[in-house]
Amino acid sequence: MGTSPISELHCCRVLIGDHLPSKSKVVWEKFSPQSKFQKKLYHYGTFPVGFQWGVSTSAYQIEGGWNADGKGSSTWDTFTHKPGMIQNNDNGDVACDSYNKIEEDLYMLRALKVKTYRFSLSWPRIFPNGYRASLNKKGVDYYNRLIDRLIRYNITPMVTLHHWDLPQALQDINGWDNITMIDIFNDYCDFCYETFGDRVKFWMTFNQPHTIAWVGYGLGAFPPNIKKPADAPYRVAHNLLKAHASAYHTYDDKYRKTQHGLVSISLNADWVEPLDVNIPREVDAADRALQFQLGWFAHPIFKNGDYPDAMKWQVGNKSELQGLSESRLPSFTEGEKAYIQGTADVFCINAYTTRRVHHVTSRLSPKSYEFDQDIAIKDVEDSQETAVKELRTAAWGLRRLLNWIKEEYGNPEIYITENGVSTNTATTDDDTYRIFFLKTYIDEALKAHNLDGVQLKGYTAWSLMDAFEWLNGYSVGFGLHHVDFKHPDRPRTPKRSAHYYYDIIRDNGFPLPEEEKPLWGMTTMEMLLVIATTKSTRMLTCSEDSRSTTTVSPYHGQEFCLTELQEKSMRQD
Ligand code: GBH
Repeated sequence: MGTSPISELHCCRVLIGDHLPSKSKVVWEKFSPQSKFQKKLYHYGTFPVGFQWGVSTSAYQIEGGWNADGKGSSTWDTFTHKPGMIQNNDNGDVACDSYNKIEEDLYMLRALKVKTYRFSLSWPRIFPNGYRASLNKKGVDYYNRLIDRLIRYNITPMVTLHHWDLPQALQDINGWDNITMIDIFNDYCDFCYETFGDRVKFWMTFNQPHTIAWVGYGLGAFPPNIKKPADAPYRVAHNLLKAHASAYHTYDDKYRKTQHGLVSISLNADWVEPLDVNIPREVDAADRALQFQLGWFAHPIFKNGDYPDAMKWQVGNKSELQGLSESRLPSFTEGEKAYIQGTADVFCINAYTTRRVHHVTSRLSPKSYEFDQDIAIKDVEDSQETAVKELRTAAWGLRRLLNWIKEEYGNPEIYITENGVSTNTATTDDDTYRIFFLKTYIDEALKAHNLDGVQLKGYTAWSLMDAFEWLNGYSVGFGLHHVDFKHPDRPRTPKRSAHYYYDIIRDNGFPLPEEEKPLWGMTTMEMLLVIATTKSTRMLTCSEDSRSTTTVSPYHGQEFCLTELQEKSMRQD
């Protein structure tokens, strides 16, 4: 194999940068050595006035009305209508029937007293074949009604322009693997700004481009179910980044001056712990994992218009070793870099889980985005299983992820646009695990804000209600409200977590209780530990549910827990 020109273009130059200590690595240095006990210290405090509490949904998952009033088919309609694709052959034909239930949805939002509602627009409901010429006025009316009602009740709409339900007609021309999609998407966004932008001031272009590129075009688990892990995800991501940037500039050029809103993109990231924080190679591996997932999109947008050095280096090198004449990771021209850099007004993050990563030297064949990373991923020990296997919970990971974003991207304003947990749909209203989840995850977000200086501006819980959960159909639910999918009216019922989230919103976090804790009923060890904590921190209790005295906790293995009785007595004081 001769010397490939890509080694110079992509690799050698960036090698130097890549091996400089990255600032964001301080996050592992600072947090990875934390003891179990430190991770579980409970922090009391509140978010600033004006903190944006909200809930989130997406069009395909809740709307139903899949072919109502002239709506076009989306790739998810096509996919779910094929037998054997989704658990129980469920589909989103009716879902929560939100297309016909604006008032019911509003009732829940008002009862929760949320400040924001994040939902997505169904592109094929507005443009049935993806293009403006196919405009469906009834689809536009639906969103106008929804937005007007939200504004009327002082709920800020946060609108995702595209949450995976691509018009099938656009998939028929190869979807995101076709560069003409950049202009087609831009025109759709332009129409949405023009039509709804007098009232919508918070836009997200895409929900989780990583999922579109990797799960859609690499793994092939989601539509369009293309399994080309070697290069399609890279090409698709390249187009998605350009499409995003283009939509951002359109807002800038035509609407920002009059509409005064902001535009961003919701990126997803799993927090990553290194195998051993004391081994630089392992910290590098953890950093690579984050760069390949979050940095793939965040680095071009929030840093320099280009992919992370670690990605350029890895994919460039592997491609060369695989005998390719150029890297499977496409490159941007200087002009494109300048066009992409800085195209988000705030940082929007969807966060669910934490994993542990260690360094491996992956095989060269088959070629894959997955093997390009030279990492192996496993569960982190200190996490809990949930109804969705790959989304184990580990609240402490959220604080670290927020800190990493702060360090890596220069302390941007951050909105958590999705965070939540699933329960089996057999669990209707008694969702103590979700209460525990909210209590601990939001507390970690609070620590990031109050103790670490992360500029967190809002928290949007996933999700307002149980909904069509993609490959899992209706077998699991992330909702604060239960939906009876067997009932033709799709009745919504608040779960206990809805009440709990209401309290958090009302209190703006977790205000310090009236007095410091009495020591009644504690063992000497527990007493010492309480004394050792600062005034504003307390031990996190074993009880998942601060209201419940009946539920057995699936949250095992703490070294230091209070019994429910102790917790109760502490509260009563
Ligand atoms: C979120 O993604 C979505 O934005 C939201 O719509 C969804 O309801 C929520 O998750 C809960 O599922 O099965 O191997 O194909 C979170 C990140 C990315 C996690 C896709 C699940 C599927 C991987 N998700 N991933 S696979």
